[in-house]
Amino acid sequence: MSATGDGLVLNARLATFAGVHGYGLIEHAALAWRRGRIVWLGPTAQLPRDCMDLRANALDAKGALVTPGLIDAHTHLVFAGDRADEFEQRLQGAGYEAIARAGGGIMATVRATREADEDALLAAAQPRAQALLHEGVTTLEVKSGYALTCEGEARMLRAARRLGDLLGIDVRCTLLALHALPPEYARRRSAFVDAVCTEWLPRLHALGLPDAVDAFCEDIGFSAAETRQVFIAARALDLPVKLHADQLSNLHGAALAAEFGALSADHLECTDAAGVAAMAAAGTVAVLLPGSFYALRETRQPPVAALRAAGVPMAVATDLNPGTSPLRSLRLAVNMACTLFALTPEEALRGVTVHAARALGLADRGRLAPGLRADFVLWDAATPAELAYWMGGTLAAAVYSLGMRRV
Ligand code: DI6
Ligand code: FE
Repeated sequence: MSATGDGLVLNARLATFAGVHGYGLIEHAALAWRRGRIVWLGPTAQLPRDCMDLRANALDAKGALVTPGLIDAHTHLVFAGDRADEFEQRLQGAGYEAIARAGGGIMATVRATREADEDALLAAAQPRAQALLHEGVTTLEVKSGYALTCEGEARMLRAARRLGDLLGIDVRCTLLALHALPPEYARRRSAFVDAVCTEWLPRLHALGLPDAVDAFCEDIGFSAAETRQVFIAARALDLPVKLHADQLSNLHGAALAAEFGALSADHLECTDAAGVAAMAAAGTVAVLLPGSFYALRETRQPPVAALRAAGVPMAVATDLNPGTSPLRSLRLAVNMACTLFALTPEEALRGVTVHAARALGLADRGRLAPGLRADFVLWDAATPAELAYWMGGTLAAAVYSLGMRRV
């Protein structure tokens, strides 16, 4: 494997995720890439002449499973501090919403994050991203929303971008300014939303920092009308939108996201039939987040059967955040999506590959095919279902991003 991102893997069991169903398995397969892009894949015996030069340094997978690099399409992994104290409070019966209304919750992390400079944020986030990388994640999304000043949100997004460079993976950045109302805007909600829409968003966009815009559309977050306002501002800048929709309350967030052609609507525990239908019509991906469902001991299920019946693509992500989902394992999220939400292993694995790519608006990854990024993982596992089945432990034997070995 050269430092230029050229290489060849032989004798792999490739799960390509080509096609709309199944794993797209190819047995005894070879995968060739040049300058970070896949150039050929197929049965090893049919390796074309123009790939023969790569044979000298080829890696023999000895039958191991190879999948696309995993994609975590929803995280908040850049933040300072932790909220282990709230975990203890919740175990003693305090509710998440009550803690938030009393000034804890998101605001507790905002106070800690405001104290941290960019280097400190990067240092805090690095082990979290590294944990994901070590289990095969080569693309991850990171949201802002814990600084809640224009400069602070910029600092969070810059730390997220540096994280990608540091680890050699791709980090997609989402502005989540409508996450909580900062104290300096107490009783001036509309002034805050106006500032985000007319000042922060254009300024951060001019700096090239956000790839997308999100909002926390909840009774304890922002209303549908406020969310609509920030979506209109995002659309004016051609920035794609996505939404924390209907997790704790049904504010019809899924339908609102669909109306704006959102890449994804995420959570969806309280989404109704009209929301599902709107998502199906708009092609909006449902991002399921079993980590927060589990951590909050939620009992309302996202409408998986209805999403499936309507043909809404389902992604699965960690929602890695200090409050509702301190989950540093995308594979465990996959396992939980099967056990808690009744996804099949195939659905859950499509949810961290092809459907996760779509949730981020990325057509160049999430599958193995010529022309796509050479992002892939060699596993200590024989079948794809094993990736959903084992809880914890290290299964990724080697992780490649753009054709370069990162783990
Ligand atoms: N994503 C969020 O933004 C909120 N819940 C969720 O699933 C709050 C995260 C937090 O408590 O810090
Ligand atoms: Fe979230």
